[in-house]
Order: sequence, then structure tokens, then C-alpha cells
Amino acid sequence: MLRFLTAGESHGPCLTAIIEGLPSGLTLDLDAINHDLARRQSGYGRNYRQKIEHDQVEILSGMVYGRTIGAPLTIQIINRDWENWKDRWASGSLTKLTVPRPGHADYAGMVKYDLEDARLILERASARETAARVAVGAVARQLLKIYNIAIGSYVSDIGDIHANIPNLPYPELWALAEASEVRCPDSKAETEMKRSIDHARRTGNSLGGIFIVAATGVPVGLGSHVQWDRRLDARMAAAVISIQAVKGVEIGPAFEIARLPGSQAHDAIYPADNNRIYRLTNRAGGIEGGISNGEPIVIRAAMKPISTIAEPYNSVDLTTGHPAKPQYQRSDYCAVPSAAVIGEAVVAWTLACALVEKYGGDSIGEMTR
Ligand code: EPS
Repeated sequence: MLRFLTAGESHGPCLTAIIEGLPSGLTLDLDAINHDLARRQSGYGRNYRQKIEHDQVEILSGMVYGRTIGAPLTIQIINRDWENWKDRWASGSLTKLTVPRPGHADYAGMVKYDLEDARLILERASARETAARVAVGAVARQLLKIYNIAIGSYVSDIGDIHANIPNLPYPELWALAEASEVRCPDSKAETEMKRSIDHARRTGNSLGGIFIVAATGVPVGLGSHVQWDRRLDARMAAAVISIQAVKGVEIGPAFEIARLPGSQAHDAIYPADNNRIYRLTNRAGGIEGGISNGEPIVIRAAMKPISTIAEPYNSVDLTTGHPAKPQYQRSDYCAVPSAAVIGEAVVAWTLACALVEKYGGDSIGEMTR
């Protein structure tokens, strides 16, 4: 079984991830991991913090001569912003944040953990944690690559700007997205999205949006229909909705299909050579009965607008009980392009887990046999 944990605060010394259950003999390309970390940091609408950070992994255990050895792999990413916070953390001179920001984990976290300072919640609730998950996903991606499974993403909506996504094979869509500052394959929409993000920045606001992650080359038979927690669609949905600020997940065009009669909602099967089959549509998003069916896995996710905004909502100072506005320091204005990269990572991880389960995972040799 593959599993991982992350640790680390947003403004603490570092982020750490420990992955256990990786097969031995997997060659790890650290440049490829760092490349994904840089992709996560990019995107129009991020704030000054991304100029401070320059995310790079250090491998502290589980890899010898560039290959995994079956032991836990420890990944560390330094938070460069720690330098700007460590003295204030040490002296206890940071002002307490006692007014929770609506939409953030602040209020529920303060009540749950009996803490008077929202800072002690937001440090871990922060999406900074996703740097560690992208590194984990990049490791998973290298395992998947051996079996020709590829994963990419693009953004279809930012705020009320909706892109016209060209009808192209996924690798071409991903290449267009890669060249776009908002990861959008429609250049006209990209211009409007950037204009909307500029407007949000000027007016102290933030924007959400929708991104699509797809995986190609996935074999038939990952996941299972026999138990709820083995269903690949359930595991994918859980992984994607666990990304900070993601509030909705869809497999294939699920919400559109809900309005159609059964005769138009599924994917007819046709015979092909060598006892194979083919399909002309992929309305199931690559998963039927909780099992991958050999078509690309397609997941669409909705990210809410970031809840830290310069013009804050009404709230309450929890120490006085009086109406108050949350303190504003800084925030991103739009992080949907980054969320798409994080989506790739969590999808890669979920597929890697299912692949190791199906093909046995002590060594790459065993899996490949
Ligand atoms: C985040 C708040 C911002 C973002 C951060 C996520 O950080 P800060 O409070 O330091 O300005 O920049 O994202 C990252 C640091 C990152 O690397 O993605 C939040 O509250 O979720």
C-alpha cells in the first residue's frame, strides 16, 4: 500500500512529506519534481510570496544512487519566507488574529482546537501545504510514466469568463495550457481572464474558477466496484476535493449528463481488432462502476474565490464578541492555474496507489512483470 503524510506550517522552516510503499528501483528525476513545483508557483494572480519562495526538493531518505530502495522517501522543501518570520515567532511578538476570516478554516479551527489566535490555524490550513503534495504527485507521476500514463490540466473558467476549449487531443490542449499564464488553451479567454484578475487585484477582491485534469494511458481495471472505498471515482473525488478551496468535483460531464435521457448519457462500445473495443465518446470520464475503463480519466473541479480579501466580510472578534473586520496582510487574487497543477498531482497519486495495488509494488521489476 502506498501512503503519504505532509507536515509543516506556511511560514515555518520547511514542508516535509514522507511517502511509504514506493516500489524499489524507481529512478527519481529531481529536476522533474522541481519543474512541477515551479509550475505550481506560476500563474497570473499570485502574490508577492511567490517571489520569495523558490521551491526545490531535498530527498532526506529512501533514495540511494538516484533510485528508490523500498524504504520511506522523505522530501523536504525549504520555506524561504521563514527568515522573515522566525524572530517574531521566537519572541512571541506576532499580533494575535482574533477575528476569523469567513470562508477560511479560522473560525471552525479556533473552536475545534480551543485556540484564541487564528494564525495557529491558518498556518497549516494554508495552501502552501500543496507544495509538498505536488512533490509527492511528481514522484507518483514518474512511476506512472513507466507505464505510459500521462497527466495534464487546463483551466476553463476564471470568475465569469468561460473559455471555448478547442477540440484537440489532450497533449495538445496541455501544451497550449502550459504556454498560457492562466493555463487556458483559449487565447481570447486568457486575455479576458487576465483582465478580470487585474480588476480583482485593483479592487481588493479575488476570483475562483474551474479546471480540468485528465489522465491518458490508464489501463482497464484500476479501482473496484466491490466496495465503496475501492471505487476509483470515489478516491479521485476525495483527492481532488481535498485541495484547499476546491468545493466541487465532477467526473466526466456529470452535471450535463444528469439532464439527458439514458439513451444519450453513456458511451456505446464498438468492436476493434484483436478482441479489443473502442468508443466514440467518453461521457463516463474514464470510470464505470468505480473501475477505470481504458478511456482517459477526466475530472473537473470548481475552486471558490480565495477567502482572504482586502475588503473583508463582516466578522466577530472572538475575544470581545463585538463585530469586527478580519485583519488583511496579503493574499493571492486568483490561484486557479496553480490549483490545476495541484489537481494533476493528486490525480497522479491516486492512480499510482491503484496501480501499485493492482500490479504489486515491492519493486519496479515485479510491477512491470
Ligand atoms: C495562502 C496565503 C498566501 C499564499 C499561500 C497560500 O501566503 P501568505 O500568507 O504568505 O501571503 O501565497 O500560498 C503559498 C505560500 C504557496 O506557496 O502556494 C493561504 O492562506 O492559503
